[in-house]
Amino acid sequence: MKRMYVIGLLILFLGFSCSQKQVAKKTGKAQKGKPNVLLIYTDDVGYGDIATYGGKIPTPNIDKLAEQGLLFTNAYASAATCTPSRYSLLTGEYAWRAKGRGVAPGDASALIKPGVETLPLVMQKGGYRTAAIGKWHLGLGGEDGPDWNGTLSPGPLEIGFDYSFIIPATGDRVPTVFVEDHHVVNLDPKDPIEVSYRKKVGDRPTGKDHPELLKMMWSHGHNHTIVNGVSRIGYMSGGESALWRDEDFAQTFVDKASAFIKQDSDKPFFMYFATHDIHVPRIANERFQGATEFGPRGDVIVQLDWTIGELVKLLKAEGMDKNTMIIFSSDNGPVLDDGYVDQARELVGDHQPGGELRGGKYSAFEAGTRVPFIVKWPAEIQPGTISNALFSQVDLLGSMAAYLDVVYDTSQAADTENAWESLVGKDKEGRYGLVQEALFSNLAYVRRDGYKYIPANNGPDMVPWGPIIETGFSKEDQLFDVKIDPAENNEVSEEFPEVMEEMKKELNEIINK
Ligand code: NG6
Ligand code: CA
Repeated sequence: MKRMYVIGLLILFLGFSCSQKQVAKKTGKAQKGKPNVLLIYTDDVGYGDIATYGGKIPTPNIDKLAEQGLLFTNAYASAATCTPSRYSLLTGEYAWRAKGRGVAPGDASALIKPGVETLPLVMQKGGYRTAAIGKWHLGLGGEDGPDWNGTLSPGPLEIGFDYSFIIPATGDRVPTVFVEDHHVVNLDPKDPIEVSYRKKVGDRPTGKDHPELLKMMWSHGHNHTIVNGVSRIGYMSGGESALWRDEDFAQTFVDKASAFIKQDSDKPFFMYFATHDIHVPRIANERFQGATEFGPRGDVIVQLDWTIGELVKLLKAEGMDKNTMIIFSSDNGPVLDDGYVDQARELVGDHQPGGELRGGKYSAFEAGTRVPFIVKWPAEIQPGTISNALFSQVDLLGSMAAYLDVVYDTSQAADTENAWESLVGKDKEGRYGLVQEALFSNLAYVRRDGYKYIPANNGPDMVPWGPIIETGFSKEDQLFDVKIDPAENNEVSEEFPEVMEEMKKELNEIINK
């Protein structure tokens, strides 16, 4: 009897000390070492565009992130275009699971509905203050679309961001105005904005009718309303006092980031800092124009590098550099002519925007989605590390949730996994496999053993407008081994039919999950 009593006490004690330990561990993790997280999401920066990945254009500040942190060689955006990549990154769900998440027009309504699980919500639940700065391109407003002259909601603030300062869509789409939280910045109510993607509105000249007014000529599309000497996709009238100057994007976003980071707060910050660079139109600030021999595309890469330098300087000045995790990546692969005559193709020289990879933006080949990915976090990550782990941007949500002990809705964020150990360089293998979305929602599937399967589809061989990029599509199923053949020159389905069958089955399981 006495023995039983002692054993009972012992169990009680062990149970108690164990649960105490767990609680202590959780709080320790949540309060002491919690880093700020600065996610720098660039636009159309290819695998080979950064000097540390072999690029010829100087990017010393970005290179330094890699020297002081972890550089990935097998990290992927979820799609070869912007909107679906961003959707997947922010929601933890592959964008192709539902229709309507392709490249969004500038007057799209909000694609991420309030109530849906998101990365910024996870960060908020983990005790962070959160901000979205830069390019949005995920729609604004309810079913009727954005109310440019009223309250723009839902938007970033309804899905987990405490603050937002954004370009609503892209630099090449109207309306050409900044939106801060719920409102267009500097809008004069007496000069309301009207936007149409179907018919001309107002009397601003268009690039089609008045090419003589342009400082940069269009090459395909992009010939509607002219603003700041550049014609855009879509028509817009009004909003004169709110119009942006493309030359000011980089400085404006750095200033807004700085103001948010400097805010007095006990909380760490999470910032989704989405640059406009290096998307078209490539109009760098005057001080970067002519910075390289590569024309405007080179200039905006130099400007992008300047931006990263400014952010790093800011963190240092605030004493935050040691315990800030900086993640640097891109939303999709590179493109030269994406609709403006900026000589990107003529001046590219021996710079290879996609490195040794085949294809580019829009493509199912590797250059479409395999992107630069660098993580710097001096408090935890060994400097100068290279990781070959397979990593997908869709895993940021699951990884952060796991690190912060935050519970999230796994039925919604169905594709995200906990890849924390990869993110900090401890897991050298990474994800088992990941799905890439190319043009027209066609999919490809790549595994960490290097095999890549592109299902047969009826799409065209080349992107069917100006960019001159191979889509990677074929009427036959294709299999590559991108570990030994990253340039996808050798189609190996005949040599490894059993691998292709296996991958077909696995991809179908993911699709039907
Ligand atoms: C394409 C545009 C291209 C770019 C792209 C979206 C034309 C002819 N081309 O439709 O210029 O805006 O959409 O790029 O209009 S993304 O990086 O935002 O996905
Ligand atoms: Ca993009």
